[in-house]
Amino acid sequence: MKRVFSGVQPTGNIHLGNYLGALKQFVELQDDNECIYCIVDLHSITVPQDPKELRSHILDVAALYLSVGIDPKKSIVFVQSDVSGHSELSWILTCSAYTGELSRMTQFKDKSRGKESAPAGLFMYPVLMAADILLYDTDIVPVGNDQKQHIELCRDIAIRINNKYKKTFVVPDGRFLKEGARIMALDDPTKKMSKSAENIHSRISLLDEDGKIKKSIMRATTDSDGEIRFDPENKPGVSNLLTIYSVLSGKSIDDVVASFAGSGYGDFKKELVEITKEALLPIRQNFSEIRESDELKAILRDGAERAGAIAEKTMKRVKDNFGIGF
Ligand code: AQP
Repeated sequence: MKRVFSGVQPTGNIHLGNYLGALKQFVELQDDNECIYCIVDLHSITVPQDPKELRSHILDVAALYLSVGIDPKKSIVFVQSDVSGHSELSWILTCSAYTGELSRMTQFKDKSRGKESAPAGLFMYPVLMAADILLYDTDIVPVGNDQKQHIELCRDIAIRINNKYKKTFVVPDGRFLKEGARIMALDDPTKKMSKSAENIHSRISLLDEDGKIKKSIMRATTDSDGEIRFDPENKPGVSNLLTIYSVLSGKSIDDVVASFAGSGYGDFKKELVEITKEALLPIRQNFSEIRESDELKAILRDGAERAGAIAEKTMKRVKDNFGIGF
């Protein structure tokens, strides 16, 4: 069995991009692997958060994990800050990471652009992510395309440390889907769909009501050419909608394009609204019950204990190999 690790930040409600790029993989992988899924709250405080809202979002994301089909009997589900090994290992890795490589990370550049000064945590984010992964001797990391650079850095740090000290870490592989790995914003298909974008119609959150789903899709940016064709370079808006349609319906993009030959964007969008409503309804229905149940916190406590036991073993090995602690 391979060990799988991944996480989502509790920075808002999970959207279709998070779901199609990452969470769908989480669910698929849990039958044949040992999966550990984390709510990465320490990552979320790299940008300002309202403490009350953050607490609530942590439980929302946990409930959404379970609502989409992550089964706590099969997978470990827990909150990052409940296992101290993440922060501890992060410092140790920091000492083997270079400022040059960190300053090349595009996510850091994007999130700090235009600011006179950025929080050091934003700069160190990829090292904490490497610690999350390496702490569990992870083989596979299912993520969206936007995390490719961070996974590469994690691998580089692990290899560097393995070469310098005794073999300490398993070198993980990223797992990226062919379709869905990068869902674009509905209002601007040159940007990725994001939880923190100001325009709520740039994304579809998994908890959006039918009316909101319809509004966001019907006003999604397309182009003036009128033909339904998959061409991400020249027709990014339509191609993004085709990808969403394909992944949610289980049909290939070619089949979707063929079935809309001669139709206009309006008809295509109306169909996509129906497909999306159908896909999200069961998630929304599961969510209300799970979010209110006392069991949710018990699942997170149990998950933290199980994750903590694995982390403790890794930290002992790391400290031994580095010659620190007593
Ligand atoms: N647009 C996307 N398409 C496909 N996958 C995506 N992911 C994020 N956006 C897309 C994947 O979802 C997982 C969880 O992401 P995250 O919450 O840890 O952080 P993020 O990548 O920064 O996501 P957001 O939604 O853009 O959040 P904010 O706005 O808070 O920064 C990851 O596997 C990610 O690749």
